Amino acid sequence: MIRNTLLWIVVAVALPGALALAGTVTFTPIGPTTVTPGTDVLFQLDVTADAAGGFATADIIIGANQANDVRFVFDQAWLNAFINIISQNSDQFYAQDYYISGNNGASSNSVGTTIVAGVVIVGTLGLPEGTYTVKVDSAMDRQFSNLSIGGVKETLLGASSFTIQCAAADGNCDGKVNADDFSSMAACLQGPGQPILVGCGAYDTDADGDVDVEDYAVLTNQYNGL
Ligand SMILES: [Ca+2]
Ligand SMILES: [Ca+2]
Ligand SMILES: [Ca+2]
Repeated sequence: MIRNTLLWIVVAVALPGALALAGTVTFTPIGPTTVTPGTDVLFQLDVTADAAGGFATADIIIGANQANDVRFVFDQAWLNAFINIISQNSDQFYAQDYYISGNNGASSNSVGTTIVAGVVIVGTLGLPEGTYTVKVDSAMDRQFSNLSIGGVKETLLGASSFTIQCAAADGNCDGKVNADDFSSMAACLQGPGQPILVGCGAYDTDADGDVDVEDYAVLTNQYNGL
């Protein structure tokens, strides 16, 4: 059962007090967005100017307040568009972040220009089952974070999501089917047609409403012993 967990992975934020949405951020998934724990989820990050002027400066922090494994790979388009890029930095709010800083002079890119910033890679090992949001959120603003379009620092918005779903028989959802799951399942075996005990739902591996020897056989087949 997937929980409706909402955990934010903050990718970029804007200075407080901005009145208008002046830029948008688009996350385009690269590959599946429903994965088992341990599988990376990738998004292409595009930034579009939609106010008068163009990109002048950009300071974007990519960090995570829940996931502890967020990586970023710059696209050449972003590297071409800005100078003075600081590829990695650390602020006081995220244990791990990338600080994209650029200054290319006012109106260097026109209205509607979309720049591919790069690829956001989220490592999911250890993340609980649930749905996670990758987003730009001015409410999460920190001191460094802003995008300046036409010389005015305004808000960037954009979001996408991904889902962590445990593999069949991976009852503790650690990305492995191993001895830990065998011992947990032993306490869940009730036999054909018997109600599933509380906390044992992951071991109904054939999804027929019970935990019995048929489910045990599935676990055996899934066993990877890691
Ligand atoms: Ca497991
Ligand atoms: Ca059965
Ligand atoms: Ca079953």
